[in-house]
Amino acid sequence: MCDGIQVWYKGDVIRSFHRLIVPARDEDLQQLAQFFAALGFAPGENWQGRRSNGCKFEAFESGVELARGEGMPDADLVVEVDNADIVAEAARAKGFTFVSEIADCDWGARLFVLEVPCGFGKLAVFSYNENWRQPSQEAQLNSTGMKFAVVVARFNAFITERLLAGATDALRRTGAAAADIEIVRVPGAFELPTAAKMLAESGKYNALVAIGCVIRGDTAHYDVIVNEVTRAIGEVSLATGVPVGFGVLTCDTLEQAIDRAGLKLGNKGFEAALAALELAALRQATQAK
Ligand code: INI
Repeated sequence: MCDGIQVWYKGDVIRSFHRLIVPARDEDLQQLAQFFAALGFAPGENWQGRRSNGCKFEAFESGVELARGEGMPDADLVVEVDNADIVAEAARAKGFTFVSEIADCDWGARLFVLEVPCGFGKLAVFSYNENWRQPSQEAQLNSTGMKFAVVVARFNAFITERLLAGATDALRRTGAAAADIEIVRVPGAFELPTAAKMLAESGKYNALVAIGCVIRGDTAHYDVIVNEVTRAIGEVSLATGVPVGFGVLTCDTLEQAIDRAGLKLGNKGFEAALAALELAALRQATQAK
């Protein structure tokens, strides 16, 4: 139904989506904070300013959902959890007010609705039933609790900063905390493998992402640089066992680079971060066996 809607940018403009709640009193803010924390929202940034104070709660995936038809929950906020029955029990134990009890939905989910404290509307909580999702959706990428370093070349910064934004976007969207993403800048693509090796050997990171941009027109020794950087980054990963996502653009023209840095052809930084995360998860899974 939403086919044909023109998408200007994919992923690179909107950084986060938050529903802003402004309670009148500090006690209400506290009560709301306890409510969201109890439901499993991850604590995010919090601030104490001269004119305001507040805190954020974050969820793994968020956005605006548009839908028409029947069977939609009557709620102002909707959250998906791993197991709605467990969360419903926890909500009951906390004494939260239920608008509707947990029940099966004909779209393959268990769902209940709570009243958000202090009159801020209704919150629907649901989880999909076991056999509802496609098998591929089970293998969701989750970087919660993992630590990453992103090494980024300053050369062609106009492009590499966009790739960096794509990489951090991918890591944040999959659950990584901002504090768990270290950003290290180096002069050019040629320095990426050396810096990556230092970071990998520090033992502090689950995965790294190397970001650079080499443009044929900019360098007479394009092929030499590209081959050496590609080989050496792969070698860092093989030698240390720490996955390194390859987010280095190797293009003939600036226009090609722009298209791969968030315009027509996606964002190579985003892809490289997801690849690094996937291998980090694979590493964890294989080491655990
Ligand atoms: N570095 C890049 O990241 N991209 C390039 O296109 C590039 N060109 O064109 O030369 C480049 N050169 C710098 C190189 O990576 C080193 O930083 C420099 O040689 C110092 O060692």
